[in-house]
Amino acid sequence: TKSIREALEEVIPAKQAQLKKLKVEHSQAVLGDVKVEHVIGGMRGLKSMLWEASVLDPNEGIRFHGLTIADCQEVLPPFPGGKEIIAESMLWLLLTGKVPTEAETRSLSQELARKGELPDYIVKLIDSFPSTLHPMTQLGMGVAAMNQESAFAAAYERGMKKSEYWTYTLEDCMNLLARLPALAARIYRNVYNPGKPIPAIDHSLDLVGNYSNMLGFGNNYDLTEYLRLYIAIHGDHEGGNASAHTSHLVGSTLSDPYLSYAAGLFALAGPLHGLANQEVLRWQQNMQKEIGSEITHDNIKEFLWKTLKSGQVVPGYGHGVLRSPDPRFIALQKFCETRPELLKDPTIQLVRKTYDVAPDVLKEHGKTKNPYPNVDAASGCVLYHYGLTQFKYYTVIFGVSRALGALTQLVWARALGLPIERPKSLSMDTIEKLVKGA
Ligand code: NMX
Ligand code: MLT
Repeated sequence: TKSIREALEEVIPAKQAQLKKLKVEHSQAVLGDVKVEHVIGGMRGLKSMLWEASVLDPNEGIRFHGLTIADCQEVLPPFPGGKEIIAESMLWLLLTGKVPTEAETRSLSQELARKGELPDYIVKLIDSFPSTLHPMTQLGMGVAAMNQESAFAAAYERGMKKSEYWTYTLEDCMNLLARLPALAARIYRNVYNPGKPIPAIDHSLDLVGNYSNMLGFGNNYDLTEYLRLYIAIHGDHEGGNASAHTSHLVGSTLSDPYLSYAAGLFALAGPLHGLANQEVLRWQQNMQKEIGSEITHDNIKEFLWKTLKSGQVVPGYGHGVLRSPDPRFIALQKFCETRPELLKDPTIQLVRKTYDVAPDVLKEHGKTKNPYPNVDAASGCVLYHYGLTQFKYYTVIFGVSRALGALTQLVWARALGLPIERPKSLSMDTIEKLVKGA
């Protein structure tokens, strides 16, 4: 059975040749105009990054190397006996562009399980944090501190050839991915269940099976399957989203994968990005408190207007690229539809009823370019149903997942020799001068 490193070795030369050809033959070809709106509008829509693993279409949503979520559910090997996509098969697809075999998937699970223990100094560091420190801050600090062991940083210090960069980057990325569940589970245990024993890594399980086990939910098969799906489909969302882009930017300085991904995690921790899944639950609970058990479409509409009129955003709605309901939202809804007990849950019902009315309210409000739900509108309610109710933790699960895409990019950025990112900035005076001269 091929290892993921061997699979990558096979595909890298063709991609290197493709990039070389683009550079030689098309460096000066125009892909679009840079307008003032791009410079002052968060670069929305500006085509300015190379990213291989996934592409986001405004209407259709995400495709991973050309495959939709439904395609992935069809072709990517699940855990034996399970149905959902697992992190390993998604990682294999993102990194190599190929669908792994059953045997390749299992051997990747074993590799990650072998590498999954936390070093003692990380355990001590995490245990020293006050339980009031936000779980995302703890996660980012834990990831950054692991750079003490970076194979890339050590090889750079010794002096290595550029052609070797990707191999050490891959080594760091695999170690980091393998350890994320133990790190994230320890944070959960310390904050919410102090003193509770954490089970050892089970070498017969996949990465997320172990994560669920270490969180204390190993005997809840449905939650484990939900976490598998959740972590697979949050894995990558092309390159421009704030966490992936941050991680790529920091990595472009040849900062090692631990520091690069820690930076990405701190971007994920913002309420307009990954923290929105925590905010959705908080917002919904406020709504439930206010409208009581009579959850009607009219009551929800009234609460939506109250949120908007107070100048706040409706969390879980809107998107920088998408202009239709997020297919990740739809996939998580479908998970609920196969389990009648979930459809009876009041929090899940609230998500579904909000979806019935929120797009029209947001259209009438007239500001957001996308009045439809994004993934965060749906991701927390199922966790809540299964007893993972501590919603300040939800973005950590997103953070375990986004490593799949962000670390894939770091490996490819090194294999392709992408340069340090350094866009040109302009002052308002300069923009005015340029506009007048135009
Ligand atoms: N509720 C109220 N107003 C909104 C919303 C919303 N859900 N979405 C956008 N707007 C407003 C936005 O604040 C802006 O107002 P202003 O002109 O006063 O600055 C206006 O509509 C235009 O914004 P857009 O161009 O539609 O959105 P943009 O691309 O700038 O931002 C988000 C995208 C996702 C940041 C934005 O839609 C938002 O704040 N949504 C709520 C938070 C959220 O769910 N974030 C999670 C995104 C997914 N993720 O996991 O990262
Ligand atoms: C993501 O998954 O990163 C979010 O949907 C935000 C984005 O794509 O900009």
